[in-house]
Amino acid sequence: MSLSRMLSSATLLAAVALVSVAVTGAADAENAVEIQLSYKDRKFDPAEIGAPANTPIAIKLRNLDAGAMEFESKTLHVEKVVAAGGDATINVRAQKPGRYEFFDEYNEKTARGALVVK
Ligand SMILES: [Cu+2]
Repeated sequence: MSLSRMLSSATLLAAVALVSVAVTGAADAENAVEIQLSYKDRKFDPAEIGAPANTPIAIKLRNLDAGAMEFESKTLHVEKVVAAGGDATINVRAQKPGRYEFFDEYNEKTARGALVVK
């Protein structure tokens, strides 16, 4: 196979791989368990949320404060800025049982919480 042909099949393979990741992501989001979470006075309410193991999770976050916040979790590998008064969905992959801490990166001292997966 010529180099240019090899390159174009590699590009095609990469494109196919990207499409299948996107499709899997969408299917996961549809089967996700939804958890409501509020952010108020620079704190999460409730501070602890729960979800079943091995199930994709959609955290429906509502920021009731007058400033933006940034939901972040190192163990869940998510990070999302939510505007003042705004809503966001944080999609989390299926997780093994455990405690996964999260925080607001703009107010790390007060705004801490955990997702407990059982
Ligand atoms: Cu961040």
